[in-house]
Amino acid sequence: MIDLRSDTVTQPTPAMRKAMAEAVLGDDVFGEDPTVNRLQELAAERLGKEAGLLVVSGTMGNLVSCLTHCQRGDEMILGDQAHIHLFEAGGISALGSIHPRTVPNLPDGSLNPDDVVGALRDPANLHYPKSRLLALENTHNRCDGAALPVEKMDALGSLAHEHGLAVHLDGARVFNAAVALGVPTARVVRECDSVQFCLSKGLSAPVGSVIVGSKAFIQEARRWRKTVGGGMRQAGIIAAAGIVALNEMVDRLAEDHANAKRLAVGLADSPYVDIDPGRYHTDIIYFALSERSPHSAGAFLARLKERGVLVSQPGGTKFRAVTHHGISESDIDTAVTAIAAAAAS
Ligand code: TLP
Repeated sequence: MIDLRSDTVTQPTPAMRKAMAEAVLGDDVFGEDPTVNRLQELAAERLGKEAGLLVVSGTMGNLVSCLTHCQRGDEMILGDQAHIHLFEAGGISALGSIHPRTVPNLPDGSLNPDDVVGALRDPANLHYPKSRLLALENTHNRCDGAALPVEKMDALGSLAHEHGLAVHLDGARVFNAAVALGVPTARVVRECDSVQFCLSKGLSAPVGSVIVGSKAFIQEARRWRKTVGGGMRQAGIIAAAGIVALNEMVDRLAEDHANAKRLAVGLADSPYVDIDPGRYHTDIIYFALSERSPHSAGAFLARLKERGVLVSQPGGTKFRAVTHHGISESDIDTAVTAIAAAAAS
């Protein structure tokens, strides 16, 4: 199968498996796992923050970060297409009693600064929750995998700070953003008080995300991680793969971006597929069946699977394909032919 459902399907590399087998371990709830500590320091350094914290998943990284920033009943402003809002089982409300205030995501994944200002609450008015946090997402999964440019990150970050809000970045794919923008990752997140990024997506590690922020923030986040059951013991076995991910798997993300572009350009040649290849610059593309295609979404997916290719349908009428380690240029050419054939009459 050529599995383009997500970059989460990546397998650990041989170097990761070796590092996991040989990892020196300790009890991380005591802060004594040297491999976890090394990963956390490396992550903090790469993102230009003081400290890091290994968590189980991106969902846990976002939840623990929001719990750390907000008190019960506080409000956080985020895009209406944010992964935190749409796909994290309502954790911020269910477990954090955090009130979500959505503003429309612009097509490039960013937010209109006027909408953010318009969403701020008057702190003197007791009818309102307190505006506490702005959450951004980069790259933006639902907005075509867009990499938000540094200028927009800076502008939104400083706007939030001017109004006394903290800034959290759902940076599940922040290394994809940095590679696509051609700038150091630390530069992308300069205005962010906290960032969570995933080791287990394009970076190919089997498990884990890291939260980074100030020392004080991470100390408090460590307590919230414990609260949600995320205190792990000999977690160095996971962290070992994460270290390889950060050292060996970041620069190659450019290959995934080139493959996604190749896929988008290839699909644009089919009269049965609707796609604007100019929109895609990272590892995620979206496409739809054109009016000429006689197939329902379900029939298309089944026909495509018979041809050995998997894509996802994350909601609505669009399909998503994500490139990743293990998908070659020739897999992309096979996928283009298969998608065009499955969509055709
Ligand atoms: N995204 C997954 C699915 O949940 C949709 C995917 O296949 O893209 N933030 C962003 C921007 C994400 O895309 C994801 C996962 C997460 C957070 C959550 O990460 P995990 O799956 O590790 O909890």
